[in-house]
Amino acid sequence: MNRNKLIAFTLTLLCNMAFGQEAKENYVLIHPGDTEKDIIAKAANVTPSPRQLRWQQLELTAFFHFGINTFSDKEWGDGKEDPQIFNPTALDARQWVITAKNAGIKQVIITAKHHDGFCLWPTKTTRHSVVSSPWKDGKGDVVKEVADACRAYGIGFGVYLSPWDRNAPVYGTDAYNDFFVEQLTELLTRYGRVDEVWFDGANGEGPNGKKQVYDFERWYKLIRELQPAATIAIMGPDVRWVGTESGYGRETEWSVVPANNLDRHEIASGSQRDLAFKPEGDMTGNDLGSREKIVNAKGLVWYPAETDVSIRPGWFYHAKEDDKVKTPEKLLDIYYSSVGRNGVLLLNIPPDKRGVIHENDIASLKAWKKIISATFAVNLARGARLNIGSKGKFILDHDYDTYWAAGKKDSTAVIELRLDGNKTFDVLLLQENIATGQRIEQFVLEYRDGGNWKKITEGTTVGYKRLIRFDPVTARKVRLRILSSRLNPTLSEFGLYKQVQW
Ligand code: FUL
Repeated sequence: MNRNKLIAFTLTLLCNMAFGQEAKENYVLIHPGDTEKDIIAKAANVTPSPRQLRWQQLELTAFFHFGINTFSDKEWGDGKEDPQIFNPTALDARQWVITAKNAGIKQVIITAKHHDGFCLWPTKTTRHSVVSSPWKDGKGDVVKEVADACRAYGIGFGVYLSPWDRNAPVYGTDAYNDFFVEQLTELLTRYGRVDEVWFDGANGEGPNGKKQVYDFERWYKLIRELQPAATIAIMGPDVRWVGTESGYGRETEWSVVPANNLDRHEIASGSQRDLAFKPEGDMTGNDLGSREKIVNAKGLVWYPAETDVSIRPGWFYHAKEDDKVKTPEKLLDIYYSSVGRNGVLLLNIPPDKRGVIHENDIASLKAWKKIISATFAVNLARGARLNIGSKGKFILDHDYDTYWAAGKKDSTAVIELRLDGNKTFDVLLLQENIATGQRIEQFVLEYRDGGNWKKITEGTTVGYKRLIRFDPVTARKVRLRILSSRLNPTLSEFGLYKQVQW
């Protein structure tokens, strides 16, 4: 730090202390004397860490579930599978990655090891890996092929390493934590940059009938050391499981939640395998971050939602599901209900026994991408006249980093737009500038019909992105009324679109 920077830093620190503010961080502690008002303001000042912000902006990510299950036709292997069955005839990781990229996906995660313990890379920790398979005479490395393809096509790369291992003889003993650290170290040091590490909540019995006490803290420390930019997801501190595996997030999705939600045991007990919202249970409830939820918290943390779902009924490829691939319409509904509800979509696309993405999955993805691109090609609010001052132009400039903010003391706002002629639209897009926190709690969109304002749609949270579909409306004048906000509201983007039917 040079001298000027040091002075500026000290001044900022002193100012913050003098005005009783806390520095912008991705967590904040609640003190016993804090009033409800203090707590709400604190919540609105919690901001994502740089790695969380990068991750959120990806919007679309993919899982590749591939491994011994692909060949045994199972969803969960028991760890006793013969590595000889792992024999893809035409494995092409570049095809996986280009398929994902063409669908608008910005980062992929490979199941380096699933619960069966079979490793897709030549690990030194066990022979239960590609080394003992006939594929490439035991000289192949699936993780490397995926990592190289990601680098070649310029998209993010992540690893799924199942803590539950039904093959490792040391599972259920202290030695397993060392074994796991060795596996993690290999994955985090051999393949260049890793952008996401995904730990699932399953914790069953190993081959000796024992359960493992996972040493999470050690794993997190290692990841931060070796891959500081990587987000640690699900059983980790950076990214939260949305609470279902259906692809549908909450209508009201706060990225700031009580810090007690970070309790890993709670996450584990509301396990990944639950398909529906549970009325009880922190991670699966339908309200995690409302005022009611945060006022009694001990701390608040930026812990955003990842919405994982498979393009097929199963996570792994099964030929019998070839005609059960989700349709483009279903994927579109999932898009609006995940990315459009302040989440990141993690869509599983499982490669088949050949080692390529099946043609049916590709066809669905292509059509899905086409609909999204065509729908969002033209913002019909572009060129509108606005009543919110010169910075208002930033909400129509297609640049997330530039934004409008209401006056410092305002918790409501009315944004009126006089469109560039009569327009017909049926989708609303809103984006808050989450780099300054998540603030908006309630809004309504209206249009001018003759002399009256009429409601088109309404909503609660916005966050990074909110998309709402409604019956087509034709109008020249529309207005967004922000009815409630935890601090003065901000908007990075405002959009009106007309859906393109498939
Ligand atoms: C779950 C696992 O048990 C499934 O097999 C799959 O990997 C899913 C993403 O997470 O907990």
